[in-house]
Amino acid sequence: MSPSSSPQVDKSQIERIVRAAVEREAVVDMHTHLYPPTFGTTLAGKSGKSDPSGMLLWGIDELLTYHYLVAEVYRVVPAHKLPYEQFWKMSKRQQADHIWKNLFIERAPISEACRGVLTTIQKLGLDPSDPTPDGWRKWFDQQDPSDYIDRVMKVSNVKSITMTNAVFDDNERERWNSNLRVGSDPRFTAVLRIDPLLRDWPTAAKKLSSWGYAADEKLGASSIESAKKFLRDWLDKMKAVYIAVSLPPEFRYPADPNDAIARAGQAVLEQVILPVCAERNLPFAMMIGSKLRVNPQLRDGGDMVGKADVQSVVGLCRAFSGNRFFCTMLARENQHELCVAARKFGNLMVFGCWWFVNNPSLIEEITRMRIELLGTSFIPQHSDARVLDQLIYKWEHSRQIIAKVLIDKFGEMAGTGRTPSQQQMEETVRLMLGGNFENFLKGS
Ligand code: FIX
Ligand code: ZN
Repeated sequence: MSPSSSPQVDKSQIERIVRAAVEREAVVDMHTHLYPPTFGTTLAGKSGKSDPSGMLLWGIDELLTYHYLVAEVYRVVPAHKLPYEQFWKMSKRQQADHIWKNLFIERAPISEACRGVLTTIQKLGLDPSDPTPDGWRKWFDQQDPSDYIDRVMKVSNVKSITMTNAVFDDNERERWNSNLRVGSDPRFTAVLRIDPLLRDWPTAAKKLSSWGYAADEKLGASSIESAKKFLRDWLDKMKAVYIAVSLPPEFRYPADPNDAIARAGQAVLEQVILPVCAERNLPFAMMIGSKLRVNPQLRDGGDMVGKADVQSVVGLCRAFSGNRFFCTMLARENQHELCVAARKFGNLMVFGCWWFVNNPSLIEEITRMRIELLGTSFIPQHSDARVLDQLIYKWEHSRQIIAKVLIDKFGEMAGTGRTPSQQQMEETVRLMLGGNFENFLKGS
């Protein structure tokens, strides 16, 4: 029976049905920076094995030293009071204590990143009103990392975690090269992330050559073949479900003819990446608008946003109508135009409220606009979690907002005299929390 033919419900039931469906629907999180314990973990917990360059970050000290909070603490204790190099010399625990003292005790922890730590602690059954993180630390030390992943996925109701596997990152690449099974944890799926290939071809070509994929700056036919083989080999190693890139606000398609690096990037896009995606029936994800290291001393916290060019995305969707594109943009100012672009191209799937627009006021604004313009054909959120436990707060906070907007929208539908059926509302939630992502991966 099609969803619209099942019995309709009255408006008072809409809230109950939507809240229950949003709570119950397990999420497929399409973009995170999370990894299974096979990638090494900075906190041993019960496993007893910690790896200082481990890629699985979890526990209260990682939560408190999230780069969002490093940036925020430097607003209240500026660098002339605590020089950056002094902060970076501190232990993780010392950094966490500094952030706890200044953002949670001496000031009200009401920013989204601060609130997120408290929501996570609360949902784990710990007491957010504890005066220090010390009791929480003891609790985390008793957790086994792999069991804890199951626990966090259960509490956050996330059924699949999509990684970001940056093949040009030495730590990441060497872990794959030393043990191909590193990515075999069924709770995680891989994504081949290739920023340097697009953003700095000359440097990338030298690295490809050193890895046995002979390529040169001129990007002749043999270099193109090498680069395609490089992508195919890593797609196979990782069993990656899509290829991704993060691009600066200055990204343009077609590229500025006077910018050799940008022109090389365009050639890589047109002659390497998109043909390989098409032959493998894989989407290409573009995350556009991050200006890297505007304050390098904040390290990962030093990136910021810039207004990007949506017409470049339009140009790609039109020129490569056989390819599928995920796209999210970092600037609030780009959201409406990107939404309208998605109305024009079925091969464009808009996703998430990324990074600096991943805040309740903007998630609500953007989700309302997307439903009004795109109906149910978009992906409202991804977590972008860098610390495993963040799945709990990022999805708790977003579920509340997605439910609130859907209740309003289904209520407005009912106001026309055509009330949504329970199945229609539940199907919409299923599409938004994972179905649209999985369907777009398959091209269905
Ligand atoms: O490029 C990206 O994947 C960004 O999401 C990250 O670099 C960024 O640091 C982040 O985690 C934002 O939430
Ligand atoms: Zn990210």
